[in-house]
Amino acid sequence: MTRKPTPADGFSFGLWTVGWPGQDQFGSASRPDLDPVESVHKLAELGAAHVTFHDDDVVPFGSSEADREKILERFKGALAETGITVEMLTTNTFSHPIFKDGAFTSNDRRVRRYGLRKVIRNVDLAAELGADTFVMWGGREGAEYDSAKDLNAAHDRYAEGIDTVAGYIKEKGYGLRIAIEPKPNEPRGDILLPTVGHALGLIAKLEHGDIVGLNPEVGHEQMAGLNYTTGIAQALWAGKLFHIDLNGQKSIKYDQDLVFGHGDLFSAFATVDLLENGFPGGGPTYTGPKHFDYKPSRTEDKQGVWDSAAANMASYLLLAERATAFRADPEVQEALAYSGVLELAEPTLGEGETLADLLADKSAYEDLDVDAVAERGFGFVRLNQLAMEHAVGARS
Ligand code: GLT
Ligand code: MN
Ligand code: MN
Repeated sequence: MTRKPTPADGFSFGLWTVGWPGQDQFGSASRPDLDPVESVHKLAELGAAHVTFHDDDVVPFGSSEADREKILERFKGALAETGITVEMLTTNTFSHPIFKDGAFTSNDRRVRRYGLRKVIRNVDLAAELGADTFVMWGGREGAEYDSAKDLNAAHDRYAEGIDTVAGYIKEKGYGLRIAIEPKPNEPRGDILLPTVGHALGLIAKLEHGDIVGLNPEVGHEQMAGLNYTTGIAQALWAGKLFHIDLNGQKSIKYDQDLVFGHGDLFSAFATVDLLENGFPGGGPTYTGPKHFDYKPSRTEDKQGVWDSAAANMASYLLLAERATAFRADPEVQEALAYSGVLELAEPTLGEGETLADLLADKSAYEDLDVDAVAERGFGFVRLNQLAMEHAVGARS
């Protein structure tokens, strides 16, 4: 057991998470639809601070202008009553068949123009609701067949779409930043910007890349066989970790969207340790909301939905406690020092030292006893065992 979460913990949920009725490729919904207003109330009761949503999660696709107004007024009422805020908004550019070949990168120019309009409309709503982050998950931006896309043009159009939206945000003076969410595949056979690294590469080429960063999801990196903590670490290092999607995934398979901590638990421990305690030698830290993007399994009834929402927060808080104990343990500090982990923060060249100085330093090369240096053991296994013992609560 752990303490009950409070809004100060900064937990956030996508309304599409608890609201998922359980329909999948092989079967229809296993739960009735949830009213977003009810979700806001319930999440507030559980101790969450924020919600996030796609335009269509709250206002059904195709609603009239008048209905949209009415629905949004009622939704804002729930926010005011509960104190829940909207920290992030995102656009559904994947459900309607018009987006079957993507939005910003559809081969059909009419779709690209329509997609851009849908996104811009939602940017206005994000600003109106006071969100900080605007997520772009391009789930349909991709292909099943290599012959189906001009991949050079596809990256041009992707960059054009993101830059157009970012330019609009700046022009309007909105306090929003865009966060791209990578995913390797599903629903497309191959999705563009499949990993954190690919997205960073595209951002570097944008005109308005200064307000474009990342929203990495645990399961999406793990679907590509990658280490999530390493991915968000590079995003942090690049000043681009704008948002996170926490959930659970067990190895390389379909996108499971399990509860945070219910997938690779030891990896989740490392993630929380980085988010809560930062890099061992200092550096950029993540201060944004702890956002969960999971799906209550299809086996769960309504009570199971709320139990699973609470489970995400409990997992995070438990791991945060364990990670704090890990860092505070003198034995761990000693093991970190022994392993040279803290030594890595020291620049390789001395202060004011040039490459010419290094080339002239015989002790660095000609006179170095490479065999003696090679004898050093790093003690990483002992350090990792200490981490594991802390993660399972065997040490305090
Ligand atoms: C969709 C996807 C998620 C994204 C959402 C944002 S939508 O459910 O599976 O990973 O974060 O568009
Ligand atoms: Mn996912
Ligand atoms: Mn996600």
